[in-house]
Amino acid sequence: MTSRYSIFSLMRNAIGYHQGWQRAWRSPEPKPSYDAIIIGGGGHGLATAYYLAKEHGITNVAVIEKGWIGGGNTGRNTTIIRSNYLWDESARLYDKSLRLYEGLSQEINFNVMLSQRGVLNLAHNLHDLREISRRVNAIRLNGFDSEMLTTEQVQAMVPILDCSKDARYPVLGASLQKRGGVARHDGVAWGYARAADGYGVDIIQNCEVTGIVREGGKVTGVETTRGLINAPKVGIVTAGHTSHVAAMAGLRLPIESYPLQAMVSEPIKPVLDCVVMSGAVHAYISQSDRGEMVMGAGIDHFTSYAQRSTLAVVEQQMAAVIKLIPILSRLRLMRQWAGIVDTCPDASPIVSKTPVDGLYVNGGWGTGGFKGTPGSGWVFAHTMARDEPHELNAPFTLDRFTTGALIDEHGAAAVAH
Ligand code: FAD
Ligand code: PYC
Repeated sequence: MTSRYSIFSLMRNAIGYHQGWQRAWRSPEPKPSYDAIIIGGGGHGLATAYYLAKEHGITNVAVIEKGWIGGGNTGRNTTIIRSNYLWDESARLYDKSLRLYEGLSQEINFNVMLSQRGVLNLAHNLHDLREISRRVNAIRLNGFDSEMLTTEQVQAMVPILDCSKDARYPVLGASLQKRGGVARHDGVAWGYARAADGYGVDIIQNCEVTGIVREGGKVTGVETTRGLINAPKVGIVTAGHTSHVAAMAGLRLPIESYPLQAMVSEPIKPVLDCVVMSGAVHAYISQSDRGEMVMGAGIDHFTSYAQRSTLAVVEQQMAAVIKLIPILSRLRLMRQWAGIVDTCPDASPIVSKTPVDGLYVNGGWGTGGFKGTPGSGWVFAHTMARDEPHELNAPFTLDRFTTGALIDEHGAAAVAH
């Protein structure tokens, strides 16, 4: 342990307003040029920078963020992690991500508070039951964990859930992924930021990309609010604004952007020790370490870039959630917020080269990209470093929108599409 981290230093800082406290990452001035630029300092962008450095030895990298890192969807999501997707392509990509999550705190030496408390997807009707059990079988065929629970097993796991026969949303069963759970969202961004910074990656905040510079069909850099920055490789990782930024290079993407809202209650003693999701009700509920009930809704009904919450969604959402878990009617809501999510027609992401040489895009993760953060960064770093997709993201390139090989994950995306 260095003197900077000695017990005396910790005690001094505890009473000394953090004087002399080492910053977790630097705040450098942008250099005139880099080997690679990542636009967007969310979890996916930071993870990409980290894996570019760690796995591919590309360390002369800048992450350019218009606000503050993790201030986009990374810091706004309800932190649910799982890999229970239907199609082989998705199951492999999301499970790669889950496996990276399982070793992440150790790997980056930052506690991302992964809690594999189990994720339940409830079935309220026969259609749900068929869809969920089909998905459980598909996931098991891929060798990943997933199981069906009866109503009685669900009730035993979640005593506060209304599983009575005359419930507004009867519970006919559920799928359970025991390795699923939650992680601390901003911890994931901060951990990747510190680890990437440790390799020499420049994290540049309060710097908006306003243009993508090209010469002869090849990318050469980006215009920013802090001037021109050159690079032969540029990755767009700007969830919520992917199509807006891609348009700066003349690209039109098959993406629609919607607000997605969530909310938390006042804190209470522990009453829920797993994650409960209901696709039919468009609700997902977990309890945070502070005791707040974390609850999310389906996407807003209209496309919009207005990142704000609405009374209509609270009313609709609480009406549904209270039917599932009646005791929650006694709680006060404390906070409500929104993020903008980019959705693709098949509810699967795009992690791809583009028709512009040296320009890559990683977006369209919709309502479900937090769980994908490590895997996304890992395959996107490969794609940028080698100028070709890894086999895990080869099915998720832009090609699928012309070949028709779509990967329809509306059932697994569940809550929001
Ligand atoms: P972001 O964190 O949004 O990062 C993109 C960054 O790009 C932003 O910081 C933005 O400021 C920056 N940027 C944009 N334009 C520019 C520009 N021109 N120049 C520079 N920077 C720019 N997923 C799950 O798996 N589980 C969940 O439980 C879950 N719940 C959700 C709940 C809500 C309410 C929301 C909104 C989303 C939820 N998601 C969930 C989805 C998940 O949050 C996202 O898919 C994921 O966080 C996307 O990460 P990212 O790093 O790509 O995006
Ligand atoms: O993808 O698990 C998910 C999710 C939960 C809430 C929003 N997205």
